[in-house]
Amino acid sequence: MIWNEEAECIAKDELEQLQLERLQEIVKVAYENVPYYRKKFDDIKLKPEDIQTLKDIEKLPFTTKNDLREAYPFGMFAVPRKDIIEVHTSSGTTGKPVVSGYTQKDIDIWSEVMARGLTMMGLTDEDIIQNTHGYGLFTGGFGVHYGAQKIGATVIPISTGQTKRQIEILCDFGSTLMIFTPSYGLYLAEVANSEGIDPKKSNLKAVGFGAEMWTEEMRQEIERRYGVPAFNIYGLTEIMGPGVAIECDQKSGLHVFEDHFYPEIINSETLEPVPLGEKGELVLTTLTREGMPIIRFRTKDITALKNDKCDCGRTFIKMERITGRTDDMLKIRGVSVFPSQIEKALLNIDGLEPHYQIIVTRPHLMDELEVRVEASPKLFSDEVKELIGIKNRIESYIEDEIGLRVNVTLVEPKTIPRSEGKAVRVIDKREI
Ligand code: DLL
Repeated sequence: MIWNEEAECIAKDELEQLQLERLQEIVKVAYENVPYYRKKFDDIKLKPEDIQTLKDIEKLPFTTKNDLREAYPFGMFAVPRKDIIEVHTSSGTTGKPVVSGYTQKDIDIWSEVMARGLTMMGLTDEDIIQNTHGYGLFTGGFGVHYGAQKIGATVIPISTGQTKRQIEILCDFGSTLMIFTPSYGLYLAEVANSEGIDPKKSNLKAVGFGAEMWTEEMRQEIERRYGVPAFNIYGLTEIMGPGVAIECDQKSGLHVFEDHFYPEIINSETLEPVPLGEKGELVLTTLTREGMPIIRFRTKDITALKNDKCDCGRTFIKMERITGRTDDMLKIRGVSVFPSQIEKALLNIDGLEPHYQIIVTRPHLMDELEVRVEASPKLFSDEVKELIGIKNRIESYIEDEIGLRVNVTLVEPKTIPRSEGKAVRVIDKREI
């Protein structure tokens, strides 16, 4: 259990003072050590000393995913590469991924915030936690792992997949907490049921889920199937990974770990801040990150902040669950996918017309992605075996691009609806 009362129950004025000191420091470090930030500041004639109050954060330039991608691989590091002890990358992004680098201090902070969040779910050193998040470049596996180890729980680093094995281990090891993406959690429960196993009869006392969008109905379904409370975990590779904000037992929003991450909500059109409580795009600044300080990162995630007093005793501000994105990024089985990546793969193959649709469904509680693309009249008149060959080629191409196997359907020329305005490329039938 990690209950850091001094930090988590800090008085508002003390928190603001701490945030200001940390912001001033991080801005100075970024300016002095990261050429990208130096240039951006110089362009608008801003000096680190201009940050005198927290409100002055609004003078600072935004950072986008694209900026970070351009710095690929190590251009955003604020310390010599040798001080970076671990790297992760964002999944399936267009072009180069974003590299996130951590010093030992950053890993310690990551462990601390994740430990605080797992404590909210009731994890103690008596518990066994089954971590189904992927271990590797994805931040999910390691983030949860570090937090659970800091608490002293027994970690089962089983990673994603091997669904039947997951269920066997849940029963045999008596896992008391399980972490998954909401869609994988539902799928696991369904497979368990089909094996004649009822997850409600397991030793679980809670589950934690995150990494993709979900609805209250989905949470209720998870809670019904597992018979335990389900807690929301939010985070993103660029800022740290999971553990930026996590839900306490009140389940009325996620506490943002404000001593390490400074949240703002902006209107994504005007880029101006919106009043407290209103929805907009979440912007995050790392306040303590050493290896890769990030200033005003535009997450593209839509949420609202609320400063209500929480009965759990923590004073950190709460954010609502994410209800959408300002861009067209899809999360398919936890992997980020942009329609433009699929388009890029399609345009690389002869015999296809540039008309396609991406259809996302969740037939057996697992995300499925179908790409419908028009074959050229010439291709369409070819033999069936040619068509099958090209279908397989497109599927492999897309898999190389996004890292996921999708189902490609070649359709007759001129059958995909044409639009007069913005083409409707994505049809998401998952109801999330
Ligand atoms: O998904 C980090 C993570 C791992 C969070 C495990 C929670 C648990 P990325 O792959 O970089 O990092 O994807 C970040 O995923 O901008 C959101 O759009 C979405 N996302 C993450 N958590 C949630 C959540 C990890 N709880 C992107 N609810 C973010 C809704 C989420 N969307």
